[in-house]
Amino acid sequence: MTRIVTHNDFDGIVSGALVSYFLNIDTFYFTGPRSVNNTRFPISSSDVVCDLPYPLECGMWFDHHPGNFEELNLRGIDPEKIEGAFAHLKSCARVILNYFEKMSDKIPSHFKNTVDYADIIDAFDYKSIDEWRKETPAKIIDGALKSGNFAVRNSDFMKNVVLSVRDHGLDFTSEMPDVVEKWEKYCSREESMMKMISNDSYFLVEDKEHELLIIDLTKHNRKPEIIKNLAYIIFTEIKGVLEIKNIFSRGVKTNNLSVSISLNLNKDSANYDTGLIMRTLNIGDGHKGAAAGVVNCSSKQEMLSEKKNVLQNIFKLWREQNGAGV
Ligand SMILES: [Mn+2]
Repeated sequence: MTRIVTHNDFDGIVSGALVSYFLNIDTFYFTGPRSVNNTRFPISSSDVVCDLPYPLECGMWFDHHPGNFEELNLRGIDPEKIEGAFAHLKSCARVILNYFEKMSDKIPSHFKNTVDYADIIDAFDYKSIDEWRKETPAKIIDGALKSGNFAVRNSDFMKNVVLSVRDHGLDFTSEMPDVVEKWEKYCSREESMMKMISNDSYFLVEDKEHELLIIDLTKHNRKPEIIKNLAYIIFTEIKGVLEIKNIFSRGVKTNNLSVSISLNLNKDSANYDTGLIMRTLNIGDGHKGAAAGVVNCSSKQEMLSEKKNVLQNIFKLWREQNGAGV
């Protein structure tokens, strides 16, 4: 195995650091799930692929996304025949650590803490909004990774971060000048995201209690990027946030819509299951606390009417989950 192909997010970075240590590889390629599915770059039997869909072929595959695992079935691939490991855990880093732990006698002491944070960040497993907002070394690195565009994401910067996480852990890595600089850039991007959230959000007329905030980004002709959970800082009383936006393909706005929902960690949301909503409407999947789906439309007109429909259908199910009936 000569190269690690890994997701360009925090879990992907930690996954890359672990594989790099255990298999002694220090060539990396960072990418997102869509470019693997679209086979935008070659992946071969000498690659270890982490936290991404299974490609046409590869040497080893590590992942934790159930959707990617189901995809194997549909493609008629026998998971038993794939080298590596799959488990439905909070992070891919956890899958990798579990796999190599069994066959390795010396594991760097900082790996445990690093993978604990990968679990929290990747599964959005915070106990409260305050805990999510806390500036931990992991959060600083995570923010730094999100600060650039995709072109920047495949750079020496990414490689330096992986190697530093591998050799020194999160505390040291979060103090690297490059990381600090990008983290600051990320913080100012968050400011503009908050503005966009305020400008582009509303409640459905039927949502009299203002439970589910709708962030509607469909008017934007350039790909809008927000972190919808920032809405909980502005609208502290809402129970959930729904983000709806057009899908962009190579920078071009399409008529297809992506919908995602999350629940407010600060509110009692035991009754709600956002993944169930997506599955019931047959548009996507997810966990109780966060889920996403896609609605494909063939024209702008269809997109606008489907948007209305899907928002109403989601809210109807949402209300039913809270026992409000029809
Ligand atoms: Mn992951």
